[in-house]
Amino acid sequence: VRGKALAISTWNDGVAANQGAWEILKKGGRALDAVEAGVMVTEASQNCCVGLGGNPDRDGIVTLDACIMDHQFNCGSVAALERILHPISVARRIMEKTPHVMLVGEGAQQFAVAQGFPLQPQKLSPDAEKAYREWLKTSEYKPIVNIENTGNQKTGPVGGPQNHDTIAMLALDAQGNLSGSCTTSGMGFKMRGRVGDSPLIGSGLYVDNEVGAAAATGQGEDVIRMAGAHTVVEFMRQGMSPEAACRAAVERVNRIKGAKAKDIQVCFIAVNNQGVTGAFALQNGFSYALCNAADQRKVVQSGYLLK
Ligand code: SD4
Repeated sequence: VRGKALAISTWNDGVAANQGAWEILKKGGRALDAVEAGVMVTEASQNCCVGLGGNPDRDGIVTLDACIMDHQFNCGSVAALERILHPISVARRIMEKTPHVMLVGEGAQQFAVAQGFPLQPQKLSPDAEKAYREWLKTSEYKPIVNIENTGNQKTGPVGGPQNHDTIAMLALDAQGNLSGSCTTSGMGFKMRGRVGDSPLIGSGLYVDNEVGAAAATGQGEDVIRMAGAHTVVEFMRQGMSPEAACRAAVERVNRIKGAKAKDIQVCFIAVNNQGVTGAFALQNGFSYALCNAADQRKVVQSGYLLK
């Protein structure tokens, strides 16, 4: 599929991330390099909710989760990582330099430092500081569905300026290879030690080069219980389009959650090995950014189940 290079990523912040990926893809570079460079843009941006600028856990500490997967089932993952600017690069280093897939917490930080990643100061961004202070007034953990695109930013997690915490990116390169990445500060004000779907291969992200790739955002617990991204890829393997596969996975979440489905948001993006992209969400308000040779800054509104 030469010439079909593309990147898609979750939410509107994906537009900027896609630019980072496109710098690599447009020169015929590898999807793996593109998905790393792309989400690094978001991790580094202090005014976004992903990375060290994101909301802390309920003890006031920012803990980061990320994973990366290439076209040959190589994968790396990091969870509950503190004080490192680019968890996605640590995940890639775990994939490339260790016999393991996943490192967590203190051990992950030790590995990162040994690999030359600088330890950043333990300090909340101004937005996160404000949101945390606000949250401390009630200290109630109650995830609220993502409604990023409805313009009602106040209803995000307890006064936070943005109400998602994750970027997931999928890319197809000019050689026809797929890769994916996912990085997050996790659900704001989570319990200390809580890990979501984003760093879990098969839940937050999955890539099978013969079929396609998928990634998730939203309520991580409900993505984990149905192995979200892997499920989407398996639906594509059965012949579904990327959008139909995302929809079928969302329908499964809805069945599992029953009446409680209305209280959560779960969203999937997918691309097949022909470069067809798609998405689907449980609730209104999800979008993904698409970048290819024809269109570099496109935002696509996702379909959703609960009308
Ligand atoms: C998590 N899935 O930690 C992530 C959160 C997320 O937009 O996607 N927020 O559960």
